[in-house]
Amino acid sequence: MAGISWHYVLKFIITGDAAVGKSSLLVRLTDQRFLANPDPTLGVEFGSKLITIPEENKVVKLQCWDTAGTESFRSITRSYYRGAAGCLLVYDVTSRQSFQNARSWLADVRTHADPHLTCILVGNKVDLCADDAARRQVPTEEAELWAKEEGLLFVEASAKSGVNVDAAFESACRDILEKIRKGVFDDDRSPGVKLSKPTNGNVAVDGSNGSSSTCCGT
Ligand SMILES: Nc1nc2c(ncn2[C@@H]2O[C@H](COP(=O)(O)OP(=O)(O)O)[C@@H](O)[C@H]2O)c(=O)[nH]1
Ligand SMILES: [Mg+2]
Repeated sequence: MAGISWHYVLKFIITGDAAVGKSSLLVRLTDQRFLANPDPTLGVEFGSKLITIPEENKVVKLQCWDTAGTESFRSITRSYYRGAAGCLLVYDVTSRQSFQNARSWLADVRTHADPHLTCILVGNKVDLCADDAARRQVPTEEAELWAKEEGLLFVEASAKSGVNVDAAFESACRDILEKIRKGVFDDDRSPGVKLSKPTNGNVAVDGSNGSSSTCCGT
């Protein structure tokens, strides 16, 4: 099979309360599908995908670790923050509790991750509000304001409908590439950012299909 080429490998983590849809967002990204009854994540799962960022003229291999949101796995989760260039901090727009808890997930990220990490706040499950506006417990403006205060990117998405899922990852990648360009991330000396080795032209070559998802926690 023909090799797949990329310029950077960027490590991402997905964090947030249990059941907000972290695993579903990853499955949507890598497999373009939605599971109505996924198994709860035990420990950490992994998915990878190639993303093209046309403005930067770059292909990025995104390596994404999906973490368990339950308290018993929190210490395992923390060790995965180290070395991440990007983070999806997920809450459920129909659960105020999950939005409130995003503060403590962010505090964890700030404590354990690279200070230059790009974090995007993702309000998931917007499809539920389209059917019934009364189900929304977190107004868009409130989340947007908090994200701005904390210096986070922000998007509302749905793993079920697929809306804004690719966009969330792309927008975080774009931000990281911009940081690399400005020298904030020092290419592959920064954790979570690996520059491809010039093996074929000036980009790396991989034999994989660029869209895999394996489970190492169940
Ligand atoms: N309606 C709706 N349900 C979702 C969405 N994302 C996830 N779910 C459901 O929410 C539950 C928890 O999802 P899961 O991905 O396991 O959450 P995690 O614990 O954060 O990984 C499952 O029943 C999913 O089918 C979404 O965007 N819309
Ligand atoms: Mg999960």
